[in-house]
Amino acid sequence: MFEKLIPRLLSHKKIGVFSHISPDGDCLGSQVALCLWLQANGIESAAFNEDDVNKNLEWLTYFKSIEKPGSSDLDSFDAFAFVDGNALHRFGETAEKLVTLGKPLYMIDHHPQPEDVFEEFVSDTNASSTCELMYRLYKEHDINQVNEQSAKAMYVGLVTDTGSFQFDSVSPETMRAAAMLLEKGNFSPHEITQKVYSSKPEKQIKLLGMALETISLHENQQIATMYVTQSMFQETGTSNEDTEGFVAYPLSIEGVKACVFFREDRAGKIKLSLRSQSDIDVNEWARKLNGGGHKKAAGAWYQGSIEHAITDVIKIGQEQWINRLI
Ligand SMILES: [Mn+2]
Repeated sequence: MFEKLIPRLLSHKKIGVFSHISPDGDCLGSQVALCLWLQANGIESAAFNEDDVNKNLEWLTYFKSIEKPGSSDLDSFDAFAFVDGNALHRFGETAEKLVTLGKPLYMIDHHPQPEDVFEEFVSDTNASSTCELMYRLYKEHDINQVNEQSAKAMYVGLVTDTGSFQFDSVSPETMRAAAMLLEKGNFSPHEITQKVYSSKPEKQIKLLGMALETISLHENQQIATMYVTQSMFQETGTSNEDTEGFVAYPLSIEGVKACVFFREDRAGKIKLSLRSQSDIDVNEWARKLNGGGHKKAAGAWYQGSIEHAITDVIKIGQEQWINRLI
């Protein structure tokens, strides 16, 4: 799978590695793991992200510091690699401008429909996570290069992108990757999940309480919606990042086939997270709203009020579900 990409990566002296905006466990884990792999093979690297890293994942930056790309001399790099996203705009403004430098761009990712700007890439939509692909990179090159830090970093992506190994995307290969990382990294699963999931500030749980109150069911109780408004953020002293994981709650209601979580990032600008646990393809649904993602998890944006967003988004989905809902 990596037979073409590995020699390309190894042909450079210095590579800039980007993870996507609003970073999550999978993109940061794979970014750190890729930088450590490059380091193990004598290649200099820098890790870039436009946004801040959430508190619960900050410990990953002790393995490899993550910088804002704006302050770096990007011309000094021989090439750039992008992880856990397949379109440059997913990596922010600086990344989008990189094409003008004329350096090779590489990509490792598991989302569908990659953009046509990458010189070489590994794109596998069957992989549970980009970290699972990163494990294959190590496996195909030299498994002994996995150390405690890269093992922990990759394990974070496996856990977070699979809802703690619950999603449909989990395969025997995912479990083999996890087992190998546990062996090589000499850590316990609990140690990682404790850091990632049990370090929530109280205000975040207060916000969750408010969000749960907004859950409503549509289309014969098969579609659930939930939202968070700017005033809820203000009242609880929270911000966008504090809603991570919220979308799992409406989806956990009995009989619900898909759900949409609406987050008012600023007045009139709403971020949508769509999730499915049925044959409803939320990637298709999100694409009608100028977004995209996977069949079971996707994102999009909406301009307008929350009330309008809910009505419109349900209406847009209806054509698609016609034969799939009872
Ligand atoms: Mn991912």
